[in-house]
Amino acid sequence: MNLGNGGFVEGATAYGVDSLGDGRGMAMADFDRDGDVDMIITNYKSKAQYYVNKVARGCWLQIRLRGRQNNRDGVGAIIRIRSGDNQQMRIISAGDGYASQFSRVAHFGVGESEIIEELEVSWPNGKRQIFEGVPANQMIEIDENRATIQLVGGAKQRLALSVTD
Ligand SMILES: [Ca+2]
Repeated sequence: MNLGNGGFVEGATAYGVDSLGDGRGMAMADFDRDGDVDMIITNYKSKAQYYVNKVARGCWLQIRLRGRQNNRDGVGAIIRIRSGDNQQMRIISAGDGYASQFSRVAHFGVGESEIIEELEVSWPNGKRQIFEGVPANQMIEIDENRATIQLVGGAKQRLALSVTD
């Protein structure tokens, strides 16, 4: 469990995710689309285990990339967000672990921040997009060729944007 001060403490037992299974693959994603990250573990000689996150609190933002000149899923892109003193980064990757693949949707837990002050996408080819004032608690799609953010399952959202190549 992340203490938010650079430290971590063991919390598997407290959160009910300690298992004696012979785990092989593990993937994390928001499988039930409720804004928090869930987990699936596959085991060698027993059934897979699906852990639904029931303890997450606070605001969040999920970002799906859509590459055009870059690869379709934005693998290799770096997403940075800033909200007050909180800065976070995710790298979109493929092949996260043995016998598993995490979602390519970048998930950010942002605590009490209902607005992400700045969101920057650095694409593998060097192109950069910067969005300001992005509301939290939604899944958005950022298209490499568009100056708008698309709400997944919703309407387009016009936000301040700058693009550099
Ligand atoms: Ca979830």
